[in-house]
Amino acid sequence: MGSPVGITLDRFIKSKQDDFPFASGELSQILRDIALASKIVNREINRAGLSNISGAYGSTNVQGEEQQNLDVVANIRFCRALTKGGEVCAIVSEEDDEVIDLQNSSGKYVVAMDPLDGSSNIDVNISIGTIFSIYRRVTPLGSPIQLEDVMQPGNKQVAAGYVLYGSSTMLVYTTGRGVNGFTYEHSLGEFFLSHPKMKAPLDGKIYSINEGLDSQIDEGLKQYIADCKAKNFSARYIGSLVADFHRNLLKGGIYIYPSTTKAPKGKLRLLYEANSLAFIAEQAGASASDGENRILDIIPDSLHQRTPLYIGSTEMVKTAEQTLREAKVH
Ligand code: P6P
Repeated sequence: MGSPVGITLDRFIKSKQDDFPFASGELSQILRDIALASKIVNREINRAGLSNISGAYGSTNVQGEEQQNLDVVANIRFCRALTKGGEVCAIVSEEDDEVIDLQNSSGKYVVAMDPLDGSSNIDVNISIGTIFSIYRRVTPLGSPIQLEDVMQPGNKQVAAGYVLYGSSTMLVYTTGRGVNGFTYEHSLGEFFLSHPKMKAPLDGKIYSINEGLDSQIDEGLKQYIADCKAKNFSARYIGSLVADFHRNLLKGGIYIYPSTTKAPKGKLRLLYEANSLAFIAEQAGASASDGENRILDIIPDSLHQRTPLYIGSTEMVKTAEQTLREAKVH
């Protein structure tokens, strides 16, 4: 029996807690911490528009506070919420070169996150997102955080999710038992289940790629894009990964950020962009690879390493991979 649409995120998390007897509420606490921080970030984003207008002639916002980049603000909010929640001992964040040790010595979990992806889109009022992955630490509780705690392959994730700050604010996450989406009701300050058991269409007719990269990509990818055009697929590229991913997940489609001559490993980060969305994609019946290898099986060798990303409807990812392979042979 599925959960009724409209159940709050809190009630939903509690109802699913029995799925994780070993987690005894720890994972639930982390998800609540992330949801709380996302509500605060959501409010800051909405205010930013206003403060940017008034702050356009100075670096302070309407409250007269020092204007900080929203991705810095978001990073602080998520780190603070996870520190207070007590269940997370370390965070890998796009905003920090080094691992953030939260000093929660009893924290059994590690979070990898991009607090605010696509923040350059804020000034032009385009949707942006938070992306996160949750792992269990592998070294003994209370011992110093080791790189092996934070550089785990995506197939070790215990949970992953994203927040999309769009025309409505949504939190979408998985704990390995399917994907569920929640929509934020501002007037009540609550997320409500709006997209239970999300399943991506197996195939699609939307491709998302920055075609400005055409001169820098492999012949095989050029061929795949040409094939999409020949099939009259729609090109949709928002320039905001979470927004493009979310649309493709719901409607079917593929998002590609490829290897290029200038950036052979592409632009997106493995630990807190590709892995998180790949876990969600696979839980929703979609797929994610680097054009050849399953994203979730990539063994990380550095915190902020990049990876090419082909993610979305399984049939489209498979076709893209096959086109790349065939081009290599000829
Ligand atoms: P480009 C935003 O900076 C981001 O990380 C993703 O959200 C987005 O899909 C991509 O980069 C856009 O990159 O090179 O096409 O502008």
